[in-house]
Amino acid sequence: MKSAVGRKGIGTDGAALPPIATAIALDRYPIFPLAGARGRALLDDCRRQLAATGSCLLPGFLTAETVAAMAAEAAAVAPLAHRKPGGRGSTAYLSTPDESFPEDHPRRRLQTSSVGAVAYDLIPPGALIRRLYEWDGFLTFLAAALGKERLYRYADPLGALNIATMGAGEHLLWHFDQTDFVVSILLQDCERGGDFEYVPNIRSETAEHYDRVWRLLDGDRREVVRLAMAPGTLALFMGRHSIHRVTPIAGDTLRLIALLGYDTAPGTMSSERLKQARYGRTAPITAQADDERLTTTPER
Ligand SMILES: O=C(O)CCC(=O)C(=O)O
Ligand SMILES: [Fe+2]
Repeated sequence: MKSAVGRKGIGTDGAALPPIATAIALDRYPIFPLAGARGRALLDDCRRQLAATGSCLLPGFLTAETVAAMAAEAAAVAPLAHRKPGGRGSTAYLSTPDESFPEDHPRRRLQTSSVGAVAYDLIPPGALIRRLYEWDGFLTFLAAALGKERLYRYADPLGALNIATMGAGEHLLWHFDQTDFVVSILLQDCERGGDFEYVPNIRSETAEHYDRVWRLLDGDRREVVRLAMAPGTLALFMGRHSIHRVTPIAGDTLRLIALLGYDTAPGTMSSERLKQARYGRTAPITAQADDERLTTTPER
């Protein structure tokens, strides 16, 4: 049966919807058109969640049919993911150890991590997740939900939209993000593990609270909260002040999550160093290289 996802639909006000809007459970989350009492109630809920916990979860944001289609599309490109070589690891601050701090201090403590990243240019233009990312209606909703005047998609040809893929034994270190917020949609969960854990607002703009971070890295779980992410959940997460990680994955099923890059200013690009580490290259794949890729068997 041909999928109905992305076909033309009719909005609640009778107006024609852009096809990609039908990927969203609009009866539950009226993001388009984002008007009236129900739209306002949704935005209020998002902002209340963000203020209370630094995160906002909208479970069942995508229809079940969309989740299945997006997961299949993500699984198809997952073998193209790049994995940063292991090395010594990184600190929770995503920097090299600062030797001016005492031994074992969070600023010096190295942790390992392993995750594959499928860059934006490897996600086909027709893929549903890409069509959702590139839809202005979704962008407008996210800006309103986050309480921002305007949002822009990243200008980064590799980093704008990523599929992060994690298989058995892989995990993501405890870390603080270097951006104010992350927008993600889990597309496929693993069998066991792969949980998103965090400590809400463990630090602030003015206080690092190294003692609390130190205790956490020592294994004290008293402040740890688990985000209940299921496939199809839209998650907004303010990761600059809330340390977080993904616990080790177990079982044969990949954990696949879409990471959608937005900023309040236009033109955002990641550094050459970050691109090289995350994608193993700094330039997008050209049409010519694309042809070669199609005739080359990926190694993973
Ligand atoms: O995979 C996740 O759920 C979290 C990813 C994350 O924390 C990050 O990319 O900074
Ligand atoms: Fe993060």
